[in-house]
Parts: sequence; C-alpha cells; structure tokens
Amino acid sequence: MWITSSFTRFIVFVPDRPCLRVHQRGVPLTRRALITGITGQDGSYLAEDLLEQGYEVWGLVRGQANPHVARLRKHIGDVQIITGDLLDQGSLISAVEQVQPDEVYNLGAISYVPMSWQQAELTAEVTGMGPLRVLEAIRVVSGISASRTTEPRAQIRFYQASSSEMFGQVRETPQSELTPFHPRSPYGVAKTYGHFITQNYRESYGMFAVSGILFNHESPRRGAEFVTRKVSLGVARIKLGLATELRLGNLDARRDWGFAGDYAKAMRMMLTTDRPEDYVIGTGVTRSVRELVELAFATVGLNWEDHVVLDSKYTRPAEVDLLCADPKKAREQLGWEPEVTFEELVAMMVESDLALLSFSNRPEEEPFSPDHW
Ligand code: NDP
Ligand code: GDR
Repeated sequence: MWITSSFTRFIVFVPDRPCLRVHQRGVPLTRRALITGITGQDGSYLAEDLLEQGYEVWGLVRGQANPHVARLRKHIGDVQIITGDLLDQGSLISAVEQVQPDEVYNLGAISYVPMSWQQAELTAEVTGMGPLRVLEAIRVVSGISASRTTEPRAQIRFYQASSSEMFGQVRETPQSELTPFHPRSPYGVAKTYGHFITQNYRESYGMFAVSGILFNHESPRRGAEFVTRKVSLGVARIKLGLATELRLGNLDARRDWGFAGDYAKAMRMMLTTDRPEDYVIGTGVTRSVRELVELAFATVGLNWEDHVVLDSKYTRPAEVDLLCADPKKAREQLGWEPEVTFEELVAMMVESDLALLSFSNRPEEEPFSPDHW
C-alpha cells in the first residue's frame, strides 16, 4: 500500500500491516525494532541507543523464566519482550508476525569462542543456522519469494552480527571488508555461514540485509568469561584483598578492542543508510592481552607480574593471533568513529568492577555475581 499526504511532499510506502503506524504528515510515527540477543551485552546498548532515537524496541527472549530478563528490565525498562528461540523457526515467524518490525537485529548467538569447541553442533545451530531462520521468518512474513524479487515493497531491514573471528588466521593486516576469511574455531565457522547467508538473501531476494563485521568490543556489562572482564574483575578482587592471583592463557594474542556503546551506534547506522552493505567496525589499533593486563593492574597501582599466573587450561586448540580493523569504509560512508579509547575503556571497566565489588560487600545490598551488570 502506498500512502501520500496532501499536507506534505512525503510519500511513504507502508506494508499491509494490522497496525498502521503513520501520522498525518506521512512520516512514520515510530520505527519498531526487534532484537534477538537483547539480554546480552550488545543487546542492552543497542536497545538503549534505539530508545534514545525514538524507536519502539522489542526483545526476543528464550526460555520461560530467563533470569537475564530481570537484569535487562532493571536497566532498560521500556523494552517489550516476546518469547522465541533461534533454534525454533516457528517461534521466529510468530515473533516477526506479531511485532511487525521495521528493523531486525540478530545479535543472539553462542558467542564464547572456547565453548564452540565443546558444543560445536549447538554453536552451528544457534550461531550459524540462527541467522538463516531469522531471514526466513522475515521472508515468509513479508511474502517475498524468488519469483517476486523485483516488486517494489517496504522491507523489514535485517542486521547480522558478524565477527572479526571470521578472519581468523589473517591473510592481511589490517582487515577490511575485502579480506578473505579463514575462521579458526567452530564459532568462527558458524559466523561465516551467517555472514554469507545474509549476503545471499540480499542478492537472491533483494532484501535489505547487512552484516556488521565487528571487532572485539567490551564494557562493564561484558560477560565475565571474556578476557577484558575477567581481567577487570580480577584486578578489582586483588585490589580489594579478595584474591591474590589471576590465571590467564595466551598473553601474546592481539585484539582490536573498542567500547560496546560505540559499536551499537554503528549497527543502527548500517540499517538507516541508503544502501545495504557490509561494514568492518573496529578502532584500527591492536593491543596484546599482555598490554591489557599491564594497563589494568597499573590503573590501581599494582604490578601485573606479581599476580598473573599462566594456565594452559585457558589456551585454545587453534588461536587467532592478531586482529586489527581497517574501519575506513564505515568512517567514510557512515560517518562512524569510535569515541572511547582503549585506555578509557580499561579504566571504565576496572572502576566499575571496583565499585561493584565494594558495593556488594555491604550485606544489605544485592550480592555480587559475575553475571551482574
Ligand atoms: P552475549 O554473549 O553477551 O549475548 C548473546 C545473546 O544471545 C544473549 O542474549 C543470549 O540470551 C542470546 N542467545 C543465546 N542462545 C540463544 C538462542 N538459542 N535463541 C535466542 N537467543 C539466544 O554476546 P554479545 O552481546 O557480546 O554479542 C552480540 C552478538 O555479536 C553475538 O552474536 C556475538 O557473536 C557477536 N559479536 C560480538 C562481539 C563482541 O566483541 N562482543 C564482536 C563480534 C561479534 P540468553 O539470555 O538466553 O542467554
Ligand atoms: P574472543 O574474546 O575470543 O576474541 O571473542 P576473548 O575475550 O574470549 O579472548 C580474547 C583473547 O584473549 C586470550 N586469552 C583469554 N581469553 C579468555 N576468555 N580467558 C582467558 O583466561 C584468556 N587468556 C588469554 C584468548 O586466547 C584470545 O586470544 C570475542 C567474542 O565476543 C566473540 O563472540 C566475538 O565474535 C569476538 O570477540 C570478536
């Protein structure tokens, strides 16, 4: 259905929806976003950003009593929840049908790389097949088929959370949108499938489907299993006298670390630009785990060498040695730039964990859990 307004020059194409969200000037009243993985680190920052931009935000949540929902609600009250699972095609079709989103962000995944060796098949299903199921849900609900690709129609825009882990054993440095992939873990392999199936639906069906190839991004909301948060929590514990050592794996690995809040903005920008294209998002600066550790301990006046213990339990069957983004395309075409530096990020995370652990020592307050934001 095309709607033209007699009051303005705006002409907006609106799909046949049960609920028409267009005001009299022909401008959509609110854009509606559906986020999978809303209970994770990125889901929370993206929801905050979209709400700030005036979106109506829906989050797909799995399980009948997902404990992460309370945490999300406490921090971001305005999100609406719908149940569904990336393993279940029918639930995704129902969710897209019910929410009638303008934009879908697929952030849900098994995202911890070491777990992908322990549960390779599940990782393939959730992290690899999950994007296909979301794309299929959009295709089915939108009534798109291979024989009707040229019709003009409003589209549900789709964002896939691709990863720098796809570069794996890197062919060149820095890595750009044109760098070939060589994933080094079942997680990286699954993400590579998600990346290419997104590209394929764009090319096959003319869908506005894009992948953000995001390099590591961190925050005080990062899961405690990832190295930056493990270090910030470890430093805080040692500083407060709650521990004496921090056990780590490969200190030589190099990553391009940025702040998750900056990266959530890039996701939105990719879906609100004119053309569906993939973008590398990173800072362009690479640091070793050793540099991360040194800086984090120095933030509280400690020497890392007095506390860090190497433990082979944390080394991986195949490592990604070096990642460093070339974010030129995002800078030039989206106008995206990271705002938080590595030094600011590390200080932010250590200070947050010091406050969190000090706070939770007070018996009347909520107890600390590594899962706590
Ligand atoms: P998190 O691990 O913090 O969050 C993962 C989310 O996926 C959680 O909300 C989890 O929900 C959800 N999830 C897991 N399994 C399912 C399932 N079967 N169905 C529906 N949802 C499910 O990840 P991040 O927020 O850090 O990352 C977001 C996305 O970006 C992920 O896809 C990740 O692989 C990717 N990425 C992340 C980068 C980073 O540095 N953070 C860099 C590049 C890519 P639940 O509460 O149910 O556990
Ligand atoms: P990564 O992040 O695997 O890059 O994936 P992680 O923080 O787990 O590891 C980064 C590097 O640190 C080394 N390392 C350790 N890592 C952990 N977790 N624990 C340790 O004790 C430790 N010691 C050293 C690792 O070997 C590795 O080289 C993250 C996830 O968010 C993915 O979902 C995402 O796609 C990529 O970033 C980009």
